[in-house]
Amino acid sequence: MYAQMVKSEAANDDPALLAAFQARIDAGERIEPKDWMPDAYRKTLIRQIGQHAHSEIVGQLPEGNWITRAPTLERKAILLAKVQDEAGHGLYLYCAAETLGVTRDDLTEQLLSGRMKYSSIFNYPTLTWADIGAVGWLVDGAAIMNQVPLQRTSFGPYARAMVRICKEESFHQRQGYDLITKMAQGTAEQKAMAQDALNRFWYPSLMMFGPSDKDSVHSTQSMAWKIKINTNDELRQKFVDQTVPQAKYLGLTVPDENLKWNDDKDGWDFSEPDWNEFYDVLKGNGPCNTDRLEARQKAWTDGAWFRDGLMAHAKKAESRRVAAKVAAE
Ligand code: FAQ
Repeated sequence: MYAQMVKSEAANDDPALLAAFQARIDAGERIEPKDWMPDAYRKTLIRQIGQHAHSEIVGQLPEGNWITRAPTLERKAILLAKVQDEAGHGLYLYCAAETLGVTRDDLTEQLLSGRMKYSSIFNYPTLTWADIGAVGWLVDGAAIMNQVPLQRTSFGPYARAMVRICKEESFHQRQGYDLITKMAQGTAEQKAMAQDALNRFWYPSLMMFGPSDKDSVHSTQSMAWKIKINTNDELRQKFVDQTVPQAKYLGLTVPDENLKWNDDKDGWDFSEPDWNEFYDVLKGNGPCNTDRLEARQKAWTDGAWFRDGLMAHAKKAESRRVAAKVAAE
């Protein structure tokens, strides 16, 4: 073990090994779990995939809040399916992270102790039914914009997990747009609810892409390693360009006085979100941070008996397997 650690540490300083690794990335090769990789590459992936997995799991809470209050059986079934999909996404991503040598228990412990983040967006409340439309339209819309390129990320298990996740996210975005369309084309009161949801979710959705490029800590290295394919600002711009015409179609107003078409860049000029608010939410001071972590803590504590039961069952099954093997020899 000690010898392995010494070798691995030495390897991280070995210019030939590092150059060979970078050459594989530059050639578009996928890195697989058993391949050699620099410790910092492994650490960055555990951070990003872990944060992504936690976001999918915590992201169930704002929508789960509306399952019992969905206005029709059809909407309830759709929402239930969507929330279950998010659980599945979290599980694929925890599995992808585990291939890097971290355990799911460890990742969960880091989430619950506040050492690991989840997406800022899930610290905002879903106050009305129209918010469920806004989450699908804007939050899933932003999530897909970020995740489609991640299907080409350099780490194999992460890239493969993203393929299925993106297919499902696409359904999520469409159901959200369908819901918000019904609201925007409904009564004056329903349209006002849709506008209110857009007003509250617009800037938090823009924040999902992370700080502006000049303030992004990890982008340069993550892009060199092709963990990230686009910068935060590139994706934010694409999201605005995609979403503004959709809002116009709905007869809704994007809450930004500076929104203006720019021929030169062939895209919309728009206002930056309030980055002080973003960092404040990251520090734990968003409207729902405490509730979200309490809900996750409760789920973890309440599930202890089930995890213990599974482990006991697995141990028994293993003893039986070993005993049968010995008896057969
Ligand atoms: N929230 O240097 P950068 C979804 C942190 S999935 C919280 O630019 P990076 C599906 C960042 O971690 C949504 N923290 O960082 C769904 C870093 O702090 P650290 C999640 C954020 O990693 C829909 C610091 O700021 N998607 O929604 C955020 O290069 C509906 C500096 O930032 C993913 O995780 C933020 N928004 O770029 C589920 C996609 N932004 O770690 C349910 C994968 C930044 O040093 C319902 N992740 N930070 O302490 C990524 O693409 C990247 O990690 C970024 C951030 C783009 C999020």
